[in-house]
Amino acid sequence: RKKTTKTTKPATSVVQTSEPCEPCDTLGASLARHIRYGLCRDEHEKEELFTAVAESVKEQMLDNWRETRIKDNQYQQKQIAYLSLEFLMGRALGNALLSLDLTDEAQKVLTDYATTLEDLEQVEHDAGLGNGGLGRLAACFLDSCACLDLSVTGYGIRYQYGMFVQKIIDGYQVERPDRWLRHGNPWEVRIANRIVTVPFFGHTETYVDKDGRRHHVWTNTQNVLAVPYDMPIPGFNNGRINTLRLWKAEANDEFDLEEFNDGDYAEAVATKNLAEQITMVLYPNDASVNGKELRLRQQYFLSSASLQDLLARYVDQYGEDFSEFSRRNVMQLNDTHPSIAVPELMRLLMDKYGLGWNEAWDITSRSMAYTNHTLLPEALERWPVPMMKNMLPRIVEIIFEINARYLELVAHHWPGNIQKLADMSIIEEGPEQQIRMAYLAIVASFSVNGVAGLHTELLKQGLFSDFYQLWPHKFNNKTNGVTPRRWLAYCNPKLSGLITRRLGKEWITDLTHLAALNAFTSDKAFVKEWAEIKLTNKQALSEFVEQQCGVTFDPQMMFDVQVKRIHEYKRQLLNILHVIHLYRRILNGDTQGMAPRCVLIGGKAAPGYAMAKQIIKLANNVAHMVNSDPLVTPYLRMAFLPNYNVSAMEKICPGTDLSEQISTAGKEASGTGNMKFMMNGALTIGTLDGANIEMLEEVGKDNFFLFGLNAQEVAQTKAHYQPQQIIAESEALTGVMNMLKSGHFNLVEPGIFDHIIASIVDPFDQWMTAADFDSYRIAQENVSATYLDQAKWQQISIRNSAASGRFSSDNTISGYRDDIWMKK
Ligand code: 4GP
Repeated sequence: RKKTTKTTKPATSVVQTSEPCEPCDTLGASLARHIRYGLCRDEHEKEELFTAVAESVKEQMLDNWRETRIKDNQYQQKQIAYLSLEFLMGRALGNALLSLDLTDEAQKVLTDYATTLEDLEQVEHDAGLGNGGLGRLAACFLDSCACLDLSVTGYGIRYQYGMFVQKIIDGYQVERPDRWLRHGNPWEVRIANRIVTVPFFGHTETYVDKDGRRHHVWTNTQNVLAVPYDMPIPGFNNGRINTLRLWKAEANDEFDLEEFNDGDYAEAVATKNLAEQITMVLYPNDASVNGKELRLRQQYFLSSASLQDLLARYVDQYGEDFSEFSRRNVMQLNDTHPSIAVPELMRLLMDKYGLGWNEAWDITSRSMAYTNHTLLPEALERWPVPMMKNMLPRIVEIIFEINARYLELVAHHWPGNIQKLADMSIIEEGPEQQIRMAYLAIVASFSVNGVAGLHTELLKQGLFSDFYQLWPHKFNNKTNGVTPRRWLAYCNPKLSGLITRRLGKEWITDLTHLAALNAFTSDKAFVKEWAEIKLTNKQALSEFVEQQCGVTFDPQMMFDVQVKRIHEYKRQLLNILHVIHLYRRILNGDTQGMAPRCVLIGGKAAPGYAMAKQIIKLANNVAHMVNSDPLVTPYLRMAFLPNYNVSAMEKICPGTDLSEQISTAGKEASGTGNMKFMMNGALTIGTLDGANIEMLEEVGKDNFFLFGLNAQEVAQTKAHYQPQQIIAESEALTGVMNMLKSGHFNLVEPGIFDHIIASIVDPFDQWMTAADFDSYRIAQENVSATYLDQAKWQQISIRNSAASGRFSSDNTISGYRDDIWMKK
């Protein structure tokens, strides 16, 4: 029925459909069709039903998705590209239904298929294309951008294997591959006409043309195809559907063919594998790097493919006159991972489109913006020059040229200061030259931001202070946030129902409305309902813990939770030491004033991070001893939750009483889990670190359990830190350390915790666990006393939720929009 016509551009052989078609079916009709014609059978597995439902929900988005694209292609709005090696999306079904206002309809429709929506949602595999905070932040940002009607495209990698699945075997972490695409991904659409080619290896040549202009060619390259897979990002009830474009690497046919013609079929297939390896697996590192060559390939692959895509979209609209480009486009670099986009944009503008250096630099440096997510030195990416020269010879030339020109500026600013030149150079000298990717990002960006107030100050005064002196105007803070759609409306339907009944539903798109909850802290009926909802959520969480860990959590006890990546700076160890302290007290019959509590710890350790893995083992062993003593369990229980991920957090945060945010001050850039817990009415025990500081500001110190050294004190204590003495002076810590050393938690595994014990007594312990122990213990006593006064606890809980409005990622994104993206 549909007529097809050729477009005006014959070269691309695109066919366009010109007649509008019928609007799509209702969800129910669409599902029936997918089951009938998609599955082609009457009986189906749960997975297949899920796929059919997801396809049907996607179908409901297609018209708006298309219209959003058309509208954005007309380029009325500035185009923002969020470049990130990680997007930790989690599940999509529940969130899509919420955004499209189809949850009730889906529930109704599914009754015909003998299942519930809740059940079906559990079938969906998490899209775990990220490690932790940085990747989940990107996912929250996409949601907020769509919600705020901003034209933002997420660019990432379609890893075939996402974040590993964590099993716990004999208390140890064991990594298993995450085969999230095993049953296909019903949300994605392969966009065959936007495939681009990314070059690797080869060498460069220069020649001078008849007008005397120098040209650079990068030749003899091995080319890999970048194939885009688009995922829809629905705005909340507003008709906008943005796009997350994930690139998959595929072998270039021509290249294969050459080998094939030489008669070496096996080689040709091997080459194909080599190409496809690029997007095979996510590197499971959080706040640290391991410098593997394949990782650099991923970074360049993402950067090049995304920029080619952006430039092609621009050229479609404006032709090859790039004078408007930087006014029309911003590339937000999610940490340094995609910062190789800087020389790549230069290369494309100069070598492909023929611009001169100055023009290309002007465009590049007006379009790039960089977000830093960590101060930890082990996370500062550096790539060895020889490795990069071999893989990306043209890119290295450009980086050296950028550096030479920028160092002139440094020399002007600090005349005669050779040391400054060395300190600030993008190239670090040494036995092997290295490229400092953070410096490259700062030099080329018009905006550099940290992710919480303290973090940004520490960047300006510490890590990047030279750059701050040179370009103070580039630096700004954007405190993180989380999306209230997923992290309250969706994951906590009971609480959000109550809030909506009292405040109306505006809070879902303007979280500051939650402040009105403060009016209800003395409304008895409200407080009662608030408490009942928490109890129901705790029941659900306890079922989950039972099923995942085989440990029974009693919902009447306090649920004390620390879930996040396992890292020494996050100090899960401090939490475990406190559990041991409580355990000792109980064994000694000292339960006075102790609120019974269930401690939950969850998180993944980077596979190569030995100490983090030992901490997991310790948590499991301590849990085992605690839970197996019937004298102890009325007061204390503990579980380590395997495979903590986005969908686990959706069950955990609604049922948490106490949120543990106990990093060594100055080390946690922001934290975002802290905000999810706060929104859901948990109370926080925390240090003056990251966004905790701003949370405390919002809620007031009477509603927050603060302890520990602040960042300045941590820095000052460093030089004369004497943990042995601190331990000796603390009866409680001495007791804990003695128990640990006695082997009580590793009776049949001698010596396994020696490293951990040594780290606590080490004067060079950067994380200063011993220094904060007593202060933490006392704060925990205050937590206990408060919990025993339930009326007070519930009031504080309401106040926390009420004060969480500022931590909506809508607020954060409004800041990016106003101060960075739209400003220039
Ligand atoms: C994390 C930070 O550790 C965390 O504090 C912050 O909230 C989050 O980024 C988002 O900004 N960093 C990483 C990383 O995940 O890989 O560096």
